[in-house]
Amino acid sequence: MSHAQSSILIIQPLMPQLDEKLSQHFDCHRLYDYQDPAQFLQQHGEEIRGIVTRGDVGVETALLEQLPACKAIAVFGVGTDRIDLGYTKAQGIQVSITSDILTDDVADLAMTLTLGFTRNLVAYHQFARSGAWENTGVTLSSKASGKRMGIAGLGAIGKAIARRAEAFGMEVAYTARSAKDVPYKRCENIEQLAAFSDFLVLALPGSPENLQLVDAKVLAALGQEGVLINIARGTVVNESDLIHALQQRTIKGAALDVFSHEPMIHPALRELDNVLLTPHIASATHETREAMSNNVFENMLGFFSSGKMLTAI
Ligand code: 8YV
Repeated sequence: MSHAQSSILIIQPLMPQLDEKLSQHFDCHRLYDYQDPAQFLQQHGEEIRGIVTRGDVGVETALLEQLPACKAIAVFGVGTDRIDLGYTKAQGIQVSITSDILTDDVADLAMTLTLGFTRNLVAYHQFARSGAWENTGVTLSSKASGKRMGIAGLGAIGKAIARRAEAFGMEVAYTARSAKDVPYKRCENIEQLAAFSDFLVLALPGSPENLQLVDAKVLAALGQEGVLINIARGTVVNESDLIHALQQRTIKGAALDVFSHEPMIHPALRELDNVLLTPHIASATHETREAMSNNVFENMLGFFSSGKMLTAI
């Protein structure tokens, strides 16, 4: 089946195999390739019927306003914090996400960061690799099993993290907008959750109500022995409050996969020795990214052949 007359706009570079598959079926325009995107939009905006974007990139409403025939947005990811869903709903634009596909990977990374931080994995690796062990004894790290994990946001990802934490003998508590049918203690707000936690894991969407939810007050409640783990969005944390708490050691540390201004990481964060940093790779495994690519492609195919995206939200 060919949909060569179906114009789609790709906002940011995609995985080559996804880009190739899309090119075989659709008339693809890559916004990032145009020297003058405004001119392209003026001349061809009305032809665009679908968009492909990434969860961490989204699409600006001002751009959507220039694409009156666009009725489908396929998101490579699950985050919709950079799409105005009120606007898309009002305009009858379907939005699909790669639901459930990346849940395990993200939960795995939350545990990897937790264990990696508390067991000093990176420092030990450097120590062993450098040969320093030949001259110096090893320092001690901190135990992870049996500690308390507070999970902010108990959606699919939060629950997958909780199951893993349980397997490590951790006591789990959570916050969520509504009570869940789970055997974990529910805290009323994030400050209470932070006070409970040895590890405070952020697994909530980067929606406006969660903007800078983790601030100086929450970090003070987390306390000197507490560690912040963020696999959600950088916007959920007040980054300057976090840097201050890390510098003053009013919390023990932070393990972060997401940041306020990606791909830039605040220089102060990069200098601290009580952080473990990864470059937003929670879903970046071959297996998951391939499944995410298939999902995006199938959603576009579904839209152009039957008018329905498969995993529309
Ligand atoms: C991806 C994400 O890394 O799902 C999301 O919203 O942020 C991540 O899984 C991203 O969308 C791909 O760049």
